[in-house]
Amino acid sequence: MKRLLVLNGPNLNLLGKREPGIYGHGTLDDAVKLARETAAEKGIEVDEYQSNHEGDLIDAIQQAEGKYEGVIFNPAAYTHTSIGLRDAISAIEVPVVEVHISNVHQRESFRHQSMLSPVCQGQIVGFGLLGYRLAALALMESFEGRR
Ligand code: CA2
Repeated sequence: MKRLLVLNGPNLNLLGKREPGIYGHGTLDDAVKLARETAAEKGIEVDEYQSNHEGDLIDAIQQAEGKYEGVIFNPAAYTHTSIGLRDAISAIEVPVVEVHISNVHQRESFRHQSMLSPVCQGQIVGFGLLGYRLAALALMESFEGRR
């Protein structure tokens, strides 16, 4: 059975509870549900993990090797700062798709740079929670292409 991991970084546990003007009213469970329902259409299972701690996210990336066919990753604020996460993504063969709910390019300039996008398969930005569904579709299309 193929599996995907939906991995979320700091403060995303607050989705739907604070700042609805930027991130909408949907919760993190809603985001995971979108990815899970999309993957289920192809018989693929989805696990999820959220952490506010950089090292825990690095551990989750390292442990994805051999267990998951792909990772849907919203690294949140660590997107813009974390060389540790970049090195972890570089060290695994599993494709990682970077997702951002908001359009980071319309926001503060410090959000315009991603440390991670050069080592990710691709980046999906600005489509709200739909980005999690789009990332699942993108990963599944890429498995089919590899077959
Ligand atoms: O747009 C995204 O998905 C972000 O990854 C969200 C991060 C931000 O640092 C990135 O630049 C873009 C912030 C996640 C914090 O989420 C909250 C949700 C509700 C209330 C407060 C924070």
